[in-house]
Amino acid sequence: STPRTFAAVDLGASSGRVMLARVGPGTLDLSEVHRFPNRPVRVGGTLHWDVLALYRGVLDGLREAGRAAGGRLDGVGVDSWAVDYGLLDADGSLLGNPVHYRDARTDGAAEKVHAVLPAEYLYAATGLQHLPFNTVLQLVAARDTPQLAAAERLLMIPDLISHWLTGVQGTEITNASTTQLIDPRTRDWSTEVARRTGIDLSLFPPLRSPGDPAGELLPEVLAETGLTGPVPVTAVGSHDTASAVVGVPADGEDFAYIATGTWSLVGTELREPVLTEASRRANFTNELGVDGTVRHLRNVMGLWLLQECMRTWADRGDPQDLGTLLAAAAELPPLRFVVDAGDPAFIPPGDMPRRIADACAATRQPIPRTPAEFTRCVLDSLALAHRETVARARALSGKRVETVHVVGGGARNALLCQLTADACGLPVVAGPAEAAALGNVLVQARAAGALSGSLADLRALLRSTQEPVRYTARPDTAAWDDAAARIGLGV
Ligand code: LFR
Repeated sequence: STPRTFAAVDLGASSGRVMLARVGPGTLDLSEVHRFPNRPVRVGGTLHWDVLALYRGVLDGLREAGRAAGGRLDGVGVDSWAVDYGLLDADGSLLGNPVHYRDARTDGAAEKVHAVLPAEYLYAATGLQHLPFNTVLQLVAARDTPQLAAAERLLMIPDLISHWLTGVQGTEITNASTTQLIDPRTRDWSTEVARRTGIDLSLFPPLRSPGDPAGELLPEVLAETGLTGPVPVTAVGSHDTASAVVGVPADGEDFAYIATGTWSLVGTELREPVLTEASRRANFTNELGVDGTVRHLRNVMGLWLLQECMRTWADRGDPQDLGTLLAAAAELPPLRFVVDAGDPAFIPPGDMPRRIADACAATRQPIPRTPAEFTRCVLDSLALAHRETVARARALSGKRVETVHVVGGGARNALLCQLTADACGLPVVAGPAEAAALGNVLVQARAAGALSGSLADLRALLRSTQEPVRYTARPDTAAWDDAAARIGLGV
């Protein structure tokens, strides 16, 4: 059969992109047709997403995709970051710009929730790690606001974009699992958590799963993009991390993954959630994956640490070039300064070099001074957190791990990949960098009948078409143990 053509919309915290793929048995070509910045806006003291600018980027990208594909597409799928949402009124109009998960409005919300639902109970019911911005906490923070009172509908970000494209509403399950309102055993709403936190579940349209139909592009969208209809839209793993895990080119089951970008999402793929007290204490999450899988993982701060340093330097009139910084960092001595890349103090936007320097001082380490030293500190710290988290993932789930797959933007960062291999003492297979977009199109293509089979079959196609880079560990266990001890980490 001739390959078919699918577009993946993949929205990340710092940029959005529309990718075009030709897919069929033995074929998987992906190219970027449009990339646009995602720049949050602070207004009235609140940090927002500029969601209409993102939607314009999506339309521009679909127009480019159509141009590259001769005006026709066999499907579209949308994924984005998790936890955030837009509210619609009774007429379907958007009530305000969605609030950014890094906004401070959730300060203190966890205490309110834990007063009615102990953390142990919440974990047993939802399996979700505590992150200060889980959707439940955002909704509790928004309680009694006129906006929430006026809302008839809540759509998670990818479901909102998909709704604007098709007129159809649904709640895709992998992303819904990050709300902290889903029971990972039943893969359905936890009515008890909703009741006790006062959240009205009828705000959410019905659940749908990756592979389910999600409508067709509306006539107005066809007119805007120059595409010829009908163009079906398919629900994919709409949480970008769920799609990225589909895009891991693993051979067999004995692997851990690190989905790197703004965050590093570090964990394993399981058949059943791990809801033990040990898993809760280690703050591991059980997010839902494609084909009935569970993503047992923990959020590590990720390249946000470096992105936010670079933004700080640029704002001070000292812009840095990433390639130059990484080359300089590679020449510096290892592990002179490390910080805990799990520390929530690094979540908000703001002066990141200051916070890193403070953390080094508080642990009686030398303080990085130059941008290259800060870069080295961030990469060593991320590798150290990757090591700790992979080790914990193995211990908590009993899963065998022989390979660590690094996918996402950080797979292009050779120093980070090598340090991760060294720290973990395991081989790292790096790439694809566009794992989320690939996972998105693979699920669409299978739903459309252009491919068939299990996740393992989809991954076999990835292995035969994408070229990963392999890194061999240069283990120096004592050096990593020592660095971990300096900041109170250790398994
Ligand atoms: C990665 C990601 C993480 C989620 C964070 C916030 O892009 O989706 O999985 O914890 O963003 O939504």
